[in-house]
Formats: sequence, C-alpha cells, structure tokens
Amino acid sequence: MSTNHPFPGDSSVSPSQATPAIHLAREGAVLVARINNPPVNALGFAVREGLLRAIDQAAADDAVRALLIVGEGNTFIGGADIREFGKPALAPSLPEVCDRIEASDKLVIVAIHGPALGGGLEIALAAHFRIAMSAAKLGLPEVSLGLLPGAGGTQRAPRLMGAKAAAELMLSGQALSAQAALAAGLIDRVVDAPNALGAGLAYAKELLAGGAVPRRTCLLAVSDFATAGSDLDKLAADTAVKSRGLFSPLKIIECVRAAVELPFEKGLARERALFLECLGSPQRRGLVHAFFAERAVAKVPEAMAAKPRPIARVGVVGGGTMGAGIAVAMLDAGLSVTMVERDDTSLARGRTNVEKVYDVLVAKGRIDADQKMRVLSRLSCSISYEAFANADLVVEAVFEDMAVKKAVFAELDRVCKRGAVLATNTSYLDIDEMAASVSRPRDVVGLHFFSPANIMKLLEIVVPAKVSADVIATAFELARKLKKVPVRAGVCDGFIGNRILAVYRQAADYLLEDGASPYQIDRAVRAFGYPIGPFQMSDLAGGDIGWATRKRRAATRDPRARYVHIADRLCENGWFGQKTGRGWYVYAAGERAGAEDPQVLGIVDEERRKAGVAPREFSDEDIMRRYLAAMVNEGANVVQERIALRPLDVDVVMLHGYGFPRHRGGPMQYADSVGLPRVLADIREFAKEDPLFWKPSALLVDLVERGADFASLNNP
Ligand code: 3H9
Repeated sequence: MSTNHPFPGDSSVSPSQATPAIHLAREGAVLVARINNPPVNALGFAVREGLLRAIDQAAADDAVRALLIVGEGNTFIGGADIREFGKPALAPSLPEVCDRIEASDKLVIVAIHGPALGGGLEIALAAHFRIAMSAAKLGLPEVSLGLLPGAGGTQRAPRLMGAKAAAELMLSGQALSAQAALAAGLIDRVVDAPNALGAGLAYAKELLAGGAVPRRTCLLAVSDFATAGSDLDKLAADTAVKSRGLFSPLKIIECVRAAVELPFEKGLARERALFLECLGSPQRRGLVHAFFAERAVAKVPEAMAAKPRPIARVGVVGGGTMGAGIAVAMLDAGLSVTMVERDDTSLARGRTNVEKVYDVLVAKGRIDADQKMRVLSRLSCSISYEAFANADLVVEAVFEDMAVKKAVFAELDRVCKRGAVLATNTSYLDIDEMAASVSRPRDVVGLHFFSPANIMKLLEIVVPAKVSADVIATAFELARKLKKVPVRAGVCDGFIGNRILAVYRQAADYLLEDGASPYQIDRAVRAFGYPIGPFQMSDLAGGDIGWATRKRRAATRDPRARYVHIADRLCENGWFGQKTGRGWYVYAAGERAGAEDPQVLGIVDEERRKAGVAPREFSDEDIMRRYLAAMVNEGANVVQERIALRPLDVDVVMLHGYGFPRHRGGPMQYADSVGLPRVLADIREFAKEDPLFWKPSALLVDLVERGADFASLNNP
C-alpha cells in the first residue's frame, strides 16, 4: 500500500493534535483507517470523530467498496478513553460510532493484532467481518471499572457467541485468546500473519472478490435463546453471592437478558440506561481511581531519572516462609536464584519450601514435572555467603532482629561484588541503621514483600536516606519483572502499610473494649467490602505476631496512651488463632472458618470491668466511621511526613496488601468521596473521649481549611 506521508485522505480531526488520531489512506477499493492514539489507541473524542469521518468518506467515494480498521502500536484498541469518564460527553458518542459502523453500506472489516478491549471489541462486534492475528486478545473488561459494555457490546456479543458465554465473558473481565474467540464465534478468522494491515487487506480483497455484503450483527438471533433465560437466572443467583455488593455485575446480566428478550433497539436503550447508572456510581469512581493509581505508583522521581542496574542473578538469605516465597517470585520471573541458609538442615527445609510451591502446581495440573525441573534448575542453595559473589541483588529475609540483620549485612558487604544491590525484607526495622552498618549504604534498599511473597502483588520499596537513585530504579524494574505493584515508602516503623494498620487495628481494639464484639466488628468490616475482618485476620496470621509487635513497642509506648489488654489475654492462653485451633474464634479440626467463642466474650467482659469501661452499643456504621477515620488520619500523617509520596500510594498499599475493597478506591479516595470535612468532624468528635489517639492530622486539617481534597495532591 502507499506509505506516503501525509496521506491524501488524512483525517486530522483534532486541531490541537500534532499527529492525527486516524490516518486514512486508499488501497485500491479499500479505505484503510489506521488508529494512532498512543499509548493504547483509546477511543477518545478524536478517534471517535475520525472513525465517523472514515465511514462518511467510504460512503461518499464510489471507488471505495470496503473500510478496513486497524490499530497502530501494540494495541488494537484499549477501549473507551477512561480519562474522559466523569467529564462532559463530547459527540459523537461511542454507541453512535458503533451503530454507524454496523449500518454502513460499504463492508467494514477489522483486523486485530493486539488487545481489543471494551469499546475496542465493541467496534469490532459492530463491524461486518473480523480477522485477528494469533496474538490478539479480546475482552469486555468494563466490569473491572464498575461499568458494563456500553456501546452495544451487551447486545451484540450474545448474538455472536450466545447469551450465557457472553455474560460469562463480561462478568469475568478476562480477555480471550484469538483462538478462543474464534471458537466462541466472536471473530471470523485467525491468521498467523506478521502484520494486521497486510492480513486485513488480503481478507478484505478476498471478501470483495467473493461478493460479500455487510453482515449486521444486530440482525442475528441469540443462538442459545431457548436456554438463555434459565442460564441467566443461575448466573444471576451466583453473581449476587460472588460479587458481594458490586453494582455492575448484576446490571450486565440484566443487559444480556434484554438482548435475549427485547428487539435490538430496545436492548440498546436498556444497555444505555444501565451503563449511565454504572457510570454515575461511586463504585465506578473507586475502580477507575484504582486503575490509574496502580499505574501511577511506578512513577517516582528516582525511577524516572536514573537507569536501573542489570539484574539477572539474585540471592535470598533465609529459606523460611518469606525467603522461600521471595525465591519463588524471583524464579517465576525467570531469574537465577541462590538461597543461603545458616546450616544444612535449614537449607534443606528452605529448598523444600520452594519445591512445595511447584509440587502444588504440578498436582493441580498447572505445570508438568519437566517445567518444575526446569524452573528449579535455576535455584542453587548454599550454606556459604560466598555463593553470593556474582549476585546482582540479594534480599535478606531472616529473623526480624536488628542484630541478626546487621550480621547478615556484614556478610553481604564482605562477599558481594561492587554494585550489587543489598536489600532487606524487614517489615518495620530501621533500614537507615542497617545501611549505616555497611561500607556501601548507597546500595541498601528495603524490599518489603507481603506473604505469600510469590502471590501478593504489593511490594513496598523502602528508601533509606543514603540510597542512590539507580538502586531505587533497579528496585522498581525488579518489581516490573516480578509483576508486582511497587509503592515507594520512606523509613519509619511499619513503613506505609503496617504503620497505618497498627493505628486502625488499635481503633478496633478500642471499639472492642468500649462495647462492640469482635464478631460484630468483623461483620461490619466485611459488609463494607473487606474479604475478612481484623479479628479473623489476626487468627489467620497468628495472634503471636501482633503480640510480639505490642511487646516490642511497649518500651516506647506513650504511658498516657490507652492500652487494651484483651488480645494479650488470649495470647497468654496460647490462643494464637487458626494454627492453635482457637483465637478470637474456635476452629474445628481442619476447618478454616471459625465459630464465635463465648469464652472470648467472657474475657472481653472481664477486661472491660477491669478497665472500668461501661460497654455501650455501636451500630455497624459507628464501627466503620471510627475504623476508617483512624486509617485515613494515619494515611494523611504518612503523606504529610513524605513516607508516602501521594495519597494514591497509600490507597494502592491498602488495596493490594490489606484487603481494602477495590471498588472504594482505597481509604484516601474513600475519604474524598465522603468528604474530608465529615472525616475531620468525626475525628474531632471521637477526640472528645481520647484526644491522644484521635489527634487530627495537620494535613487533613489543612486540606479541609483550604476546601481541597486528597486527590489534589495526587498530581502535584
Ligand atoms: C469502555 O470501553 C467502555 C465502553 O464499553 C463504553 C463506552 C460508552 N483509556 O496498562 P498499561 C493508559 S471502558 C485511557 O500500563 P499495558 C494507562 O493509564 C474501557 N488510558 O499498558 C497508561 O497510562 P500512563 C475498557 C488508558 O501495555 C497507558 O495507557 N478497557 C486506557 O500493560 C499504558 O497502560 C479497559 O478496561 C484507556 N482505556 O496494557 C482496558 N487503557 O502511561 C484497560 C490504558 O500515563 N487497559 N490506558 O500510565 C488495559 O487493560 C491495559 O492498559 C492494556 C495495555 C491491556 C490496554
């Protein structure tokens, strides 16, 4: 085809745009529209308008018999432009663009080479013919953003793949491979071609030669019409339980039902009405905030300014739960790993801990024995630190004790090559002190993994005062390789997450002593959207962990601070939670769900009497107001002290490490959504009882006084 620039038919649709969002060029009887809207060809205003012009141009030109739509770059189309949500809508709307594509009298063909997601797939479903390269991915992931496909996807997908399969695709939010999409009926052909343009043109020419005419999806019948009603009933019942208060999943099913029961136009109208409801929902705002926040966290000054050091061989000190989990995360990312333990027995246990992870995968059929062997061939084990001589980065995951950590760092300082990154996985110890103990403090950084380290996405990258920028850049690059969500944190006790946890956990203990039961608190927290409550969490993690932290902090605790002894009483009984068969709950052998325990309530009563507290009633709302106010207030302190760069960093930590419900966007976004004046008023109200604990954060006060919100600090 002609590659002259600019194309004679270039459609520079937005005067402000240096590069047109759609390139139009004629290739014989085919008008080719190439979408060029980096980074993901999202369907912003310029692209929508450009597509309409392409249709108009094809219609107006008698020499054009078909329009071919392709995407530039890695993505076909990443969907509607999420940044436009919540702003005034600019015509043409995406539904209108899709309708015009479908109604076109000239053939419209799409050639998909990469992700075709959301509105991107909806464009494809409205086209008359669809060809995909084998690497293409096709999905309707709107549910992950609190939405439903709003440009005809809920009406067209059921007509192509059946109502049940379409509903399942939309509810899962997952993308199908090209082959799976072909099998499902979503596309017409898959080719192993190097470029979509060539394959699309060849397909267009073949269709024209065969006399193909526009094939409109809206005219098709839903193939599983007879069984769709009962299938959707079942899906709805399932979804009501699984989606736990999420708004859009049930609306998706309603739309698909409309596709089955109503004429196409009426179905579209139903979809539009429900889409707008979703668009206006706080859940959509929370989920979109989470989407952008997860991408923003990697944008930190050091990682953007400095070049990462190369990382191929890594070392892990310690083969316990954390060390083995970290080793697995590194192996899964294709790195070579050396594990060092203090003696043969510990080393054998460490290796077994790693192997067990892969044994489970083999047992589940997720990998075969050969794959396991191949991965493990990259793991070497030693009881000598000398084995780290060639490592590019070493993470220590030994016992949380400063003297032990310093001894490890002394060994690393001795054996590691110049330029190796020396990392600690400590959850709360002072990394500046560790860095000061070695001859190369610029190479020392914190990599705070969360357990299980091979599963949990969060990685706090803790930045001590002396570390060099390229070490931070290396940590962020490592996180990218490990497919983690990295968040930059400053040094303090607990960094971002554990520091905030300590405070809202304390608020839960105060609620407990003041009259709420642990079971009511857990229920209220779950009803808010957490998977489990704080007392269940303590039972799961082991009550002894929190006990050890409380003992460690005892010496530095403000003697005026209120202290609730109830958890200590349970620990003194040896009730550490699931692993001991009882904690806040009692557990029948082998059961992970616990039952409420009257003896625990007895201990709670006794401690209330000892503390001279007259228990009072709390509604679930009262509970959550205190729980969240404590979390938000400490989050604000963490931002004020630059432990977190921005409120969104706090949000991502709480979403990915602590189970904060994603549809609420994180505690800081949630606080913005309820209004900071209300949060501050709550804190001031609670402070009347306990001014030491409920001390409003200076940042929160400042924002309220200025009429500003946390979001205003996210894009300084
Ligand atoms: C929809 O379509 C609604 C319709 O049904 C109805 C409408 C009426 N918009 O993820 P990456 C940005 S809802 C704007 O790192 P990757 C992203 O923020 C939409 N921006 O790349 C980042 O920006 P920055 C349904 C977007 O290669 C940059 O692109 N679609 C959009 O790892 C790179 O992103 C979806 O939900 C967007 N739609 O993955 C798909 N998408 O560089 C959402 C991305 O400034 N997107 N950005 O940080 C994705 O899943 C992935 O981005 C994708 C590429 C797979 C496309």
